[in-house]
Amino acid sequence: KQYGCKVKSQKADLRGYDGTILHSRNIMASYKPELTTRILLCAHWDTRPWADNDPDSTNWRKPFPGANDGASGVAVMLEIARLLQLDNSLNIGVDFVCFDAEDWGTPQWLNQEEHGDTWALGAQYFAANLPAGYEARYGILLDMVGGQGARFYREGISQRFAPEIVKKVWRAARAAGFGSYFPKTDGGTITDDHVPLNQVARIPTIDIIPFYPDCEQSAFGPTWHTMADDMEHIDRATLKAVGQTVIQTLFTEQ
Ligand code: AHN
Ligand code: ZN
Repeated sequence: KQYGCKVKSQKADLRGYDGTILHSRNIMASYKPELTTRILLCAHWDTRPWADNDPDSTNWRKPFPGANDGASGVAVMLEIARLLQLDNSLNIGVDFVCFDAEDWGTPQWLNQEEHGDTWALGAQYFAANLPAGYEARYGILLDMVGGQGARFYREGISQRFAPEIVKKVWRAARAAGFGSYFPKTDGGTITDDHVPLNQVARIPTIDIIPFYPDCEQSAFGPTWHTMADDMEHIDRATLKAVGQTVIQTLFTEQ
């Protein structure tokens, strides 16, 4: 609101893997809501309540800060919103969508198969209950975009549903001088908020998500779902690489 966006919230009571009712809220902030050509930027804003990938199992049921897993994507969106208002020359609409209840997926200490599709609950709800008449040219999901040593490989669902958008964004990264963060190589195939956007809302959406091919702790990086996902492990250069790449993409449009 402070950056001149029109803000709407979408509340829903969603059912977690164990039946817990999650009082959830997706938030959509719109830059130039009057324009019909629109791009969707999104990230989850909840943080997982359990550090169930921590090397110390006594931490598994504890919450963690979520500086990267949760806050980083929102931080990049806030900064882009600030810059769009400051400049005001972009003549396409942008919707910043914050998804709730992304990270309530079945904890690792339970058998995964018994619990089905328990991630991205807020995005599932959004995709099935789009604002009336909502259309976007495409979407870009930002997930864990502030980690040290992060590299954003091409993600499998993005490649399947939105290969042209992957090309466009990876080209923009190169043009902005951040090509080294975006290798033209395939990484993982990830269950994330972009899945319902592609499959249910039919908005071609890519996921900018790190892949660490050589990391023991997790292919999402050494701090993923651990107590160490805190500000000390955030690299502002990673945030900048992603933010400038998205801005380059927006300003290259039409
Ligand atoms: C799975 O682990 C199945 N998906 C990762 C989605 C996620 C969790 N993104 C951030 N935290
Ligand atoms: Zn997570």
